[in-house]
Amino acid sequence: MKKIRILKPVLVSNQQRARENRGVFDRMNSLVINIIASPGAGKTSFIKYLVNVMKKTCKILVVEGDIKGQIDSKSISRLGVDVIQINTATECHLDAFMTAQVLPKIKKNYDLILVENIGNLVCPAEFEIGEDFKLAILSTPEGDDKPLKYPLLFHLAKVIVINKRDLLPYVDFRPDEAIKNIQKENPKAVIFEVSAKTGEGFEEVFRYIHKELNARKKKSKR
Ligand SMILES: Nc1nc2c(ncn2[C@@H]2O[C@H](COP(=O)(O)OP(=O)(O)OP(=O)(O)O)[C@@H](O)[C@H]2O)c(=O)[nH]1
Ligand SMILES: [Mg+2]
Repeated sequence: MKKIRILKPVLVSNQQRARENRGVFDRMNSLVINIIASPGAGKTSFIKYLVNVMKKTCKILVVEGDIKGQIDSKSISRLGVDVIQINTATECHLDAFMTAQVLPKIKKNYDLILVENIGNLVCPAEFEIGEDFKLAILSTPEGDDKPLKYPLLFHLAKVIVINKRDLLPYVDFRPDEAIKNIQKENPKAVIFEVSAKTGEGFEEVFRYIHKELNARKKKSKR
């Protein structure tokens, strides 16, 4: 019970800080996507696939969250985009205060800021960071029941990507069942099915993100 009383004010002040971050991102006119998934679901692979294609048409910053080390940020920066690392040490999620520490390091305006959250299906969903939307990744080896077992993330994510489609012949994952389970938690979710290994399904993801980028540009002109 005591834990609940502590958590509430933490979340309230986090939300306040997230609103302030949102204001800063709005002034920069950046679309910010908070990418959340379990460890190894393919967050970095998904980001790298996006970056490789989209860096030709838009300015991208990746904010890389990890408990320790810079393995992912090093491999992303080899693609020639800017990366800022956050190491959380003991925390299993990024929160708005950690994200605020990144803001002074952002020296130019980016069209798109991709944030790779800590690999975890639970805590990252609870903490807003000032994002435009959450993008959840569910990979086929994890099983099609995960949206029902970890509902908050799948409820809150505007976009849900089913990754590792190329592994479907080898795993017990029923795409129709997964989509049904996602829609039980979140009937409005925008769902993509991709493979970050083969590139299957990415055309639709690119189209969607371009649409979101254009919507953001129009919003800033008003
Ligand atoms: N077959 C297959 N493998 C994939 C796919 N996407 C990612 N992988 C592999 O899955 C492993 C984990 O991918 P990452 O992109 O590092 O996953 P992550 O979610 O960033 O992992 P953490 O940052 O450690 O939480 C790597 O060996 C990738 O090559 C895919 O679509 N198909
Ligand atoms: Mg990663």
